[in-house]
Amino acid sequence: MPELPRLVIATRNSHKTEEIRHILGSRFEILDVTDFPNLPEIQETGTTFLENARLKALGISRHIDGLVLADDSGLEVDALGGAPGVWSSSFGGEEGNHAKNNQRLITEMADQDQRSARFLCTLVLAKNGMEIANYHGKIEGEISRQPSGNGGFGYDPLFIPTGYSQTLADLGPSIKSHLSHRAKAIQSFVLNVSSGDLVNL
Ligand code: ITT
Repeated sequence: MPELPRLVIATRNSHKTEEIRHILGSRFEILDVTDFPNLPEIQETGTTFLENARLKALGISRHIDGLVLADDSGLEVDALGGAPGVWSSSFGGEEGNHAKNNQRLITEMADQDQRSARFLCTLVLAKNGMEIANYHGKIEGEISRQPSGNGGFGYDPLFIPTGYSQTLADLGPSIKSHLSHRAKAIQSFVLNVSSGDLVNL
């Protein structure tokens, strides 16, 4: 069997890596930055998902060969003026603490009847420190009043996709990997790869 092309995900979030692996199936050998010692810590100083995805993709791609894909994503809640947005991973005051993030969201939404929200995902594909392409995906839904479910990560126990009555955490990985913001962005990447638009990858 021919060797699979290698794709390094520029993330330290193992949930993202697992979801991307699940969605891409056996098209690529998927690694992430935790498989490489001595890579720099990338500061996410951008104010948009695209800026931060670029910082991560280019910052990592300068140090390793081959294709690098960065994911910057987050939750936009209409009643909170679009927050937490690009600051989703530190909304509760501590970077990557999903329990604190969810607790703050529950508190801020306690008296809100307007509960619409969306997850957004931007992917940047890079090679040799240069951007090749970017892809976007979103999923609309609403914020539930109570957390529910054990699947997924982050705000999944509080997010009910439009057309469903359960949270993404209740719905589980096989449904999330078809519906999610990340799934849609990855599907655009796959279409782009299989259409031959990305030559000499
Ligand atoms: P890397 O920067 O290392 O990729 P990160 O988790 O810090 O990991 P982001 O800066 O893109 O990634 O922040 C994404 C945050 O948005 C994440 O920590 C969650 O709080 C939220 N989020 C993104 N996608 C999500 C999903 O599919 N389900 C639930 N929450 C999600």
